[in-house]
Amino acid sequence: MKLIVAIVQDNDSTRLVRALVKNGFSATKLASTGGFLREGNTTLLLGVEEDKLDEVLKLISDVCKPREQVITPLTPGPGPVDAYFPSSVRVQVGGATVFVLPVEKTMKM
Ligand code: 2BA
Repeated sequence: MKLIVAIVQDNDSTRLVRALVKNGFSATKLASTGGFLREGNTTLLLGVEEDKLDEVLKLISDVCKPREQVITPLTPGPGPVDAYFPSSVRVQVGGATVFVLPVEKTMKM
């Protein structure tokens, strides 16, 4: 068995969970926050048999689409040390960041 940890955009999470459940997979949905943008995203935990791994990865890539986001971090400007000005930066977020981990044992008690 493998544990898939998939970090997806909130926009995609409902459709993805629906598609997973419809195809017979169990998923746990956690509310999470990206360290860079500090915005909400969704982390899914999925325990899957190895022969189903590719099917789940395909579902994730079919549903989760990359999007561009414009962020406005405060950048230090010239002048006094505490003078900052906003400057827009475009970042591409997602489709999904996926980690696949081996599972030593699984128990339900
Ligand atoms: P965030 O950390 O909020 O990152 C959102 C997007 O900002 C990233 O999209 C990436 O395009 C950009 N980004 C992140 N760190 C950056 C940096 N130091 N400099 C410039 N741009 C940066 P994704 O790569 O698609 O990541 C989406 C979310 O997936 C991340 O949200 C984070 O929550 C998670 N994630 C990504 N890589 C991870 C990793 N190696 N470990 C744990 N979580 C990760």
